[in-house]
Amino acid sequence: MPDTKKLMTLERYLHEQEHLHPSATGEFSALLHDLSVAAKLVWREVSKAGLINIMGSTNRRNISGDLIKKLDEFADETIYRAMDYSGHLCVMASEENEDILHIPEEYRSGNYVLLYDPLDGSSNIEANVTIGSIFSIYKRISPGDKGTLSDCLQKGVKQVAAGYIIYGSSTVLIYSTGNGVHGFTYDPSVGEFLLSNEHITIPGKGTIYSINEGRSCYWDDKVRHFIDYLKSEDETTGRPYSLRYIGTMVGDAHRTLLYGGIFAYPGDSKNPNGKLRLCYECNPVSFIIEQAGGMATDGEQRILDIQPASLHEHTPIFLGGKEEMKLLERFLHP
Ligand code: FDP
Repeated sequence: MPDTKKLMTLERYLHEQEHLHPSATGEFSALLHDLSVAAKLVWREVSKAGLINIMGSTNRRNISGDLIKKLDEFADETIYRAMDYSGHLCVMASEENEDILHIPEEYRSGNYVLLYDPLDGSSNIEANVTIGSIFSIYKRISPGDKGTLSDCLQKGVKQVAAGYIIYGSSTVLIYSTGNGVHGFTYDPSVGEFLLSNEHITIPGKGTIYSINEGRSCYWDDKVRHFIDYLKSEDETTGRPYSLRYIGTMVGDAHRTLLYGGIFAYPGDSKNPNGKLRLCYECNPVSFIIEQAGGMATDGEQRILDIQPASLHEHTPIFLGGKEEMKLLERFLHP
């Protein structure tokens, strides 16, 4: 008999999951399928960066002041256009746009809300380093036809699905609908995402810490002492830890998901709320990390419990396996 795991396309997996839940309407499967189509289109352009005129900047800045790259813009428009027609979404919001994105008048409005970061880590594009697209899906809370800002400003704990696509040495789609974390690797020769990791769990204890150590002059003492502890030698507790930092949040979080350890972008004296966006980066990635058995906090509270006040707000974040997160807690709250 052939190994059926090898024949498990994303489409088939979603279909089989749907059948396990008789109340499922199929709307999720449709949304995730449309996202996978967008991912293939973005992958196509990302893998040609350098060959066609898609590298470089548009000379415009997004709401956070970052220079918008041509690929950022391409990914942003591609995801919007792949998702706008289905009748399942009532509103979207993207990290590249200041305001919420309405569904075009000609299409029906639905029960779900999509938030996305079209291309995370875009400062890594020119160097051919891993980048990714991140998404969050919520159920709408507003009455009426069109979705509103309140639909987009829900706590991360309300996410009904979240995930990301990583364009790395291979292209991988990771998602969770609250029933574990599953990974699919894109096979360009057949144009399908194939199941590669079912029920991913984060190791309870790892050997890697991941943080922009170049900013250590701005850290507070508690964070500094914690990192110093991880770097100091002690065989019985498996120290020193190794440092890995890609500078693409979704790439660093993905490695942490698979290898364990801890990733952090703390607040510091220059940026008290850190750099990463609550709605577009921290919530979806924290949902995945928790679903895999890990933890994610801002140092004080669970990321998923933070009530967003605005679409583009930043939050400090620490995420990782249980052991490192408990250790962190001892340093932050002695
Ligand atoms: P980028 O600016 O390249 O888009 O949130 C954006 C982000 O990348 C994250 O993906 C990444 O983790 C972080 O910024 C890197 O910031 P530093 O350069 O300050 O480390």
